[in-house]
Amino acid sequence: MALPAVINVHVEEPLKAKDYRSDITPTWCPGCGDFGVVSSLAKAYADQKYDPSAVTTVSGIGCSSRLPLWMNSFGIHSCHGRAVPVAIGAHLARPEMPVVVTIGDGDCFAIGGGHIMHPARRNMNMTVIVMDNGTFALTKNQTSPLSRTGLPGTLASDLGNLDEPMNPIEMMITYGATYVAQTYSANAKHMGKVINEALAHQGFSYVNILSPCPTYNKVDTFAYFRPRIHDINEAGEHTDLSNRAAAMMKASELYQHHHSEDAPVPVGVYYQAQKPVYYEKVKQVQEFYGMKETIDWDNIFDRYKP
Ligand SMILES: Cc1ncc(C[n+]2csc(CCOP(=O)(O)OP(=O)(O)O)c2C)c(N)n1
Ligand code: SF4
Ligand SMILES: [Mg+2]
Repeated sequence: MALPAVINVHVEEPLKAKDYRSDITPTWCPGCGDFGVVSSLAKAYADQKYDPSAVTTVSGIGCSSRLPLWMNSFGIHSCHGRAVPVAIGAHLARPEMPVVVTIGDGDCFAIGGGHIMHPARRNMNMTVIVMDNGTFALTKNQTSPLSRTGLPGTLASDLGNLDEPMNPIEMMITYGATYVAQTYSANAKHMGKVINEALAHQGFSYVNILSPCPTYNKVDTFAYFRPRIHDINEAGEHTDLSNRAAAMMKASELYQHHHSEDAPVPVGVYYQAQKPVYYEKVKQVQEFYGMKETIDWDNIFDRYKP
């Protein structure tokens, strides 16, 4: 028994963004930043002309991780912190099918923090989109690795979060991701551009989306971001996108706004480079051992019959 061949990754006739949305009404709180993300993602799937049954949207557990339920695509709502390994499996099984991970900051960098570096360093062809609200929202506001110092949380001290936040942009560049960007969920134009670039990128792409949680995070709000959001590419501050050292320098400024109310909150593309994708190496190994592209499942099951 061979795996069925994928007939269409792309549709011949373009679909509309609404065609990539399911008929399930989102249960997010009114005003949640993630509404903007699901709209932009559906629009980007339409722009990429994905066949809804060929693109796989994988999530973990969290408010943000409900996103695949609101999409009309192949979807996997997996386990907290395990979306990335599930996506790796989906990608390696069907490398021609686009795989998009949509998860929260806690899912990606707390419990899932040991997973994200591996597809990044291998430059696996997939996109990881993190809805960064700076908190564990689904479990009612515990601080996450991306929470700012001092942020109140249900398990934080009376002085708030004691920790320094991790810098996801620096981290993803260090891990080896070949497309790394930050955007803001209330700026549909910028978010749409960045998501489209990430999906079109050959290799591992990472998009950090500042996506406020108005229910729990009363500091990183739309009102806070609106006057501070600053596009580093448009401002001409960061244009040499394949320069890794320059990207790290720029990324190091990410949290300056935590220390000064006047400092901007940067969005933009930090790093973009072309490198061989992992599956090309897998194919070389398959060719070396004379492996067939299809899997003979009956033969494999027969080998393990008692
Ligand atoms: C193995 C496991 N550990 C812990 C939990 C509890 N849990 C569910 S969601 C979550 C955090 C969600 O935070 P984040 O990923 O940032 O998503 P958000 O809800 O903020 O969108 C936690 C700790 C779980 N479901 N499974
Ligand atoms: S708790 Fe926060 S992140 Fe969760 S749905 Fe409500 S606003 Fe969105
Ligand atoms: Mg979160």
